[in-house]
Amino acid sequence: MDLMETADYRCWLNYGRVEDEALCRHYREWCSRIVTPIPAAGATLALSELVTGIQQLTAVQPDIAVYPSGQQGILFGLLESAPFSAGLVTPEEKAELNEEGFLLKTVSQPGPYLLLTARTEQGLLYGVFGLLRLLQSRRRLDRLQMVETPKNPIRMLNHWDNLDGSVERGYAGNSFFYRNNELTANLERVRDYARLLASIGINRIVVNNVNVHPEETKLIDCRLGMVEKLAEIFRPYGIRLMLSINYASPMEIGGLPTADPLDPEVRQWWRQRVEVIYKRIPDFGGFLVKADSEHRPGPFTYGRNHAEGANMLAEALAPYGGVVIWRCFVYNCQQDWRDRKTDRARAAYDHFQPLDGAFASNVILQIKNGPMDFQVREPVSPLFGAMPATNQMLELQITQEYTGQQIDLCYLAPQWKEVLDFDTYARGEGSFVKRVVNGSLFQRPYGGMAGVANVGDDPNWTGHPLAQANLYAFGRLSWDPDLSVEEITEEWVKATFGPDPEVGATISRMLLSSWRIYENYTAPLGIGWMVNPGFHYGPNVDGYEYSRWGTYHRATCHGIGVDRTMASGTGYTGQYFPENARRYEDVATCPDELILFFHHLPYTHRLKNGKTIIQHIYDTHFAGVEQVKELIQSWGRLKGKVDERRFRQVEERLTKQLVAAEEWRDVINTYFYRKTGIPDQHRRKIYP
Ligand code: GCW
Repeated sequence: MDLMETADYRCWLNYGRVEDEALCRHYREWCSRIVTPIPAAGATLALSELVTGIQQLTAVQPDIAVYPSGQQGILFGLLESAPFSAGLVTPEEKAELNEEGFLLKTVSQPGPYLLLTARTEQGLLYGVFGLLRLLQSRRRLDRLQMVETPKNPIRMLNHWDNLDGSVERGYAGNSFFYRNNELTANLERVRDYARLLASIGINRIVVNNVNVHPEETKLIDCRLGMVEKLAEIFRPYGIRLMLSINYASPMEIGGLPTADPLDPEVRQWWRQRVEVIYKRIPDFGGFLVKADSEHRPGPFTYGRNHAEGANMLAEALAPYGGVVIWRCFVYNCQQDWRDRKTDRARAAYDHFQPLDGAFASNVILQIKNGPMDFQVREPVSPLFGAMPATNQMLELQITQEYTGQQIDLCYLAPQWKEVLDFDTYARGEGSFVKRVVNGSLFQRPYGGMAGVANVGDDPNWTGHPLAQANLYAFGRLSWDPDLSVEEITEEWVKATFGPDPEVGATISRMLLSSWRIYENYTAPLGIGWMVNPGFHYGPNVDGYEYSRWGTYHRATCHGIGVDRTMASGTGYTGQYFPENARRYEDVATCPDELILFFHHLPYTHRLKNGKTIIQHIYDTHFAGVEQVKELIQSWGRLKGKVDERRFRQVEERLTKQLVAAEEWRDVINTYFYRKTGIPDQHRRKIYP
């Protein structure tokens, strides 16, 4: 079967023919002619995307007319080309357009034109996808006026793919880049992927796991050819390739006795490696580094700090415009559960904040959204905004490691939006995370967003077809974090399933409620984990309680939660700026949903919603299962309205989700009933 033939493979680039005849005529009026100084269709990628999209949406193959032509159509080309120098673009519009942006507007002179222009080919391509998105959303074209520029300089996906074809925390099959330490045979699929990513504005990709094993270590050496090939595929789509590197490379592949970042020979070795890489991949983006984290090597071995470690690589990359993206996921993973002083949540801030100002200007610190590890609910990391002299970017996990592994429906856009809109108060009110990471708050040269990819070689890319929405939302939010979740969701549903209002409303409702539902039947009130160790799916309340990973809930027969206050706990709350520190420190002002993250409380403590903690746990767990049943019913009503393939794929996953939710409900409720002896007020079934 040709995958391109299936709607699930095409994701949101399903350009179904517009059925509304009046609207279709309207689109044909505007789009049946492309007036351009580019001589023939196919001359550029952007133009051929435009032609294909229009052809599929309107069932008319557009003519390509060479400028000038007074007839109605899309006036299309680079800003510097003839049509646009003639005063059609105002100085203000020009000033707004950066290298990646595009201008799309309707003009009546010198002809009824839909004008689409940009400074670069990449900008034009974004403009084409932007215009086609309007058609997919069934918007009219006669009064357009938009200048769109991405709000984040770096919009990046991190692949945790290994060369043997496995994907760490991948839930959609194997890697579609690698198999048996070679590139896969189907590089067309990689091209299709690059196209999908470009359509949502992604401009960087890290093509190997941050845990860099021996074979992957060679990607900067004898396996560079593979990287070069991938870079060729991504380049036309405006996506720069990056690699995760092994900090011990100078020893493991360079034969040096040390990887000490201050050792002149080590520095020379890296400079040479980087020079070789840029000879073959001139637009190479740089390195992503997981160092001194979960047993990975790093500068600590040599008594050096992270700034010394990162700057050594930065110095090698700087002459070529490359960057070092240095992860802040650094903590003691050999903790003793008896030790109440060490608090993993504090680790990133404690390690990095004191180094503010010490990092080179082409180093960017990549910080996970929360202080722990991609749980269903966590506070925002206090490191955001706490290093005004350092570039920071936000790391989100699109792959659903702790949020249902693409079996359970869990649409994360609402969570990400809360993170982006979180006010750090770093420079007073309005110091939102989105302004920290896009560089605007502190006028930093670099910044952006990274998402850990959720795709694999499953025919529908993400395993669960509705998990495609997470990838889409990540891209759109990294382009513009001010977009509303509702807007993004509606766009995605229409582009993926077509414009049927019932389908749209149902799927949107399912997506928008799913994160809460997942939270309801899993770990309560911000405490996190309670999953099976290792693979992280399904309930195991004490699975990590006596382990070395620093992820405890501290449940006794009296109470539960981790005291992270300054007054009596680990002092973590003190890492926030005062407004947030105060809010979290005080039980009275700490938000319910995070209360057990910050406080150890008796089960009889009353939440702001009026319920005791224990009753809240019972209620949410019973409700969560009922809500999954409602998801199943909602989806069932779409039978015959969405294609059979996707209908069945989603139905299968929802059935599994229900089993998982029931298991969670019963394990959690039983666990807390046994701990507390407090019955459910409503006497529902709990297994004593
Ligand atoms: O959440 C943990 C994952 C690891 C991952 C690590 C990290 C790539 O369980 O699989 O390693 O985070 O982010 O480095």
